[in-house]
This record gives sequence, structure tokens and C-alpha cells, in this order.
Amino acid sequence: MNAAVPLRAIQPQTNERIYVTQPHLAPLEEFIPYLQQIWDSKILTNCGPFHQQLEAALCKYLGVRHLALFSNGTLALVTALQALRITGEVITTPYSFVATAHSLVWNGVKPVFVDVDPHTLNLDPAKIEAAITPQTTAIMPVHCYGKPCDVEAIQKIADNYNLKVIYDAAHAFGVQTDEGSVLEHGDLAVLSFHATKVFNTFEGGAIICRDAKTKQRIDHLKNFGFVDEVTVVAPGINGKMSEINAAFGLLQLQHIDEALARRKEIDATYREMLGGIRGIRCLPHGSEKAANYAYFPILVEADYPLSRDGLYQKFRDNEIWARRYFYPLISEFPMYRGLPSANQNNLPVAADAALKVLCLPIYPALSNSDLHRIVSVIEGH
Ligand code: T4K
Repeated sequence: MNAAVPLRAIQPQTNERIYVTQPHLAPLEEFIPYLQQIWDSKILTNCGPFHQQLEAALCKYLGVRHLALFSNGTLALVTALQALRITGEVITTPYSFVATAHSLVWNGVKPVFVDVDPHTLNLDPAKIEAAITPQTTAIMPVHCYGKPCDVEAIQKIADNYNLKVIYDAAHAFGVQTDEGSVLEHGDLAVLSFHATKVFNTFEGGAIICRDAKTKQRIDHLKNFGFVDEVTVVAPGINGKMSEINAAFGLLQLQHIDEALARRKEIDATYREMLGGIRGIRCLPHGSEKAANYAYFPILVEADYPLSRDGLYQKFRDNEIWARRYFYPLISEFPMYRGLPSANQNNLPVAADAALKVLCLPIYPALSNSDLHRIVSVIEGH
């Protein structure tokens, strides 16, 4: 639908439930030939032809050199840390999905939480150095909502202290910086292809790395550590993506540009409609190529008539299931809140954002009438 349609003239048609996201699915009939091939070949998994084709197709689409597919983003994060033999302490953000810190704990590594920047809600480079100890081996920032971290500043610190950088890039599919893909920054970057993501393979994920040797190590680690039939070089895991997921990914990739274009229109429409509402603030974009419109976070400030949770509930009452990504902070969960770095005084910006942010629905099938219904709730009529 065209964003130029005068939205305020459109009246909502239904009161059907609107979720925060909905997968953009290629037409079912287009998937049948892929399934037929799988049925004919009887190759269901273990890095078969669709797996190989999707790795190549994603390298080309994303503009990256090496990419290893995984069955989900969390296993990809766990394996990325294994691949670099990360130990001790890792500096990370509390303002993310819980999988970020969990991947550290699965590796026996202690997360050290550092506060975020108020403008991007990404790890604040100015606060990283103070958290470095002799045990620190790496930094794990998150490109939150797909907005790029300050990759230059983070790399400078990593170089000064000889630390690895592993980006949790779960939200950052297709995001570019001036030098090319944001996924080429750091030692490794990890994508998620979960159903709720911009690009999905039902479940799925990937590690992006810079050289063939690292890619080979990651490939061994995701296949139990097997190098050949009788040789196991590491205590690897089963992180392989199946042929069905890979085939679906190849098909989805053919429709990704139309999905991104509609997301962009929705983002622009929200910004225009919400611009004049007192107490509602949108997170700014960087450059256009640095945006993939994965999420639409708003901040509900003190001068809005309702609290963030009040607006969240009002949405629910109107069958609009907006989400409080990321509340509670990771550092508030029981397995983390005892850590010294989890103290709220150490994380004032993240704590404030966790109480103010509401992610509005954004996905290609969202109609202009849906957008009108959502904004009407915020406007209070
Ligand atoms: N790092 C970061 C920064 C992440 O955000 C994530 C995942 C990861 C790492 C780990 O990657 P994966 O291992 O997941 O690949 C969702 C997702 O499950 C999760 O992937 C995502 N981040 C996180 C931010 O959100 P929930 O619990 O909010 O999802 P759920 O089931 O409530 O879904 C939200 C809405 O989406 C539903 O209300 C309806 C719609 N939906 C959902 C599903 C699953 C659909 O329409 N169809 C579906 O199949 O966690």
C-alpha cells in the first residue's frame, strides 16, 4: 500500500488483533518445487545442497565474505564464543534479548554489564574502558533494533586492550555502514533468522566471519566437531540448519526487497503521524542504508498522559499487542541480578529506557488502516 494515501482519512475496518510482528511469507505455491526437490533427493540435513546455496546467496545479498548457517541465533552466539575460545569476562549490554547474556553463561563466561548510549540504546563506548579487568577477553555489543553500534570506537578499545569483538547482530540483517555491511565489523557477527525477524527461515541464524579458516572451525563446531568420518577436533554441538529451513530461506530472499520497502514506508508513516504528539519520542535513524526497519521503538516520556505501561495496557484493551522490548533488563533476571555490574546505579540509561520503550507493530502486511488504528490509540481517541 502507498504511504502517500492520506492516513487520517482512513477509518479502521476491523478490530482484529494486531501483533508486534508477523512473518512476511512467500506464496505457498512457490515453496512446493523446493519441497519436491527435498523429497526427490531425500537429503534432509547435514549441510546439503540448499544449505550450501543459501550460504552463498546470503554472502552475495549481504555483501559479506563468509557466512555459516545455524539452526537458530542462540546456538550461533554460543558457537561464536567457542570458535574464538572466549573465557573469563565479557563486556556486554543489559538492554537486549536474554539470549545475548545466556550465550556467555553457556560458555562459562561471566557477563559484565555496561550502560547504553541514550541516543542509540547500544553499548556506550565511553563506559567500556572502566569495566575492563585482567579477566576481560571480549566485548559483545548488540546492534539493538538493527541500529549500528559505534563500531569504530568499540574496535579502537578492543585493539588497545587486545580484546575480541563479537557482535550480536540478531536484528541487523542487511544493515550497512559507509564501509559496507555492518556485519563485517568485529571478529564475528551473529544473525537471527527467527520467525519474528526481518528475514526468517522459521528458526535460523548465522555467523559471519572474515576468513576461510575461521569459517572452517565454525563449520566443525556446528557439526559436533567432526572433520571427517572418524576425526573429532572439538566438543562441538549440533547447530546445523535443515534443508527445509535453508530452502525456505532461498525463497524468502527473493521477496526480501519488497518486504523491506514496505517496512520503510511504515516507518516513515509512523514518524510523520507521531511527530506532533507530546510525550512520544521516536528513536532517530542514522543514514538510510543504516536502517532495516526491523522494529519501531517509541519512548513514552513523562509529559505523555499515560505511563509506558498504561499505554501498553490501553493497546491491549484495543487488541494491539505492542511489546516492551527490552523490559525487564537482562541484568534484572534472577541468574544475573547478583552480579556487581547488574546494579541499577551502574546502568541508569538502560534502566530508564526499559521503563519507557514500547515497540509498535511493524511488518509488511500491516495496512494503513492498521496504522491509523494504532496511532489513534496513542492520540487518545
Ligand atoms: N539476540 C538478540 C538481540 C535477539 O533479539 C534474539 C532473539 C537472539 C539473540 C536469539 O535469536 P534466536 O535464537 O531467537 O534466533 C522473540 C523471538 O523469539 C526472538 O527470536 C527475538 N530475539 C525476540 C526479540 O523476540 P518473543 O518471546 O517476544 O516472541 P513471541 O513468540 O511473543 O512473538 C512475538 C509476536 O510475533 C507474537 O505475538 C506473534 C508474532 N509471531 C510470532 C511467531 C513465533 C508470529 O506471527 N508468528 C510466529 O511464528 O521472542
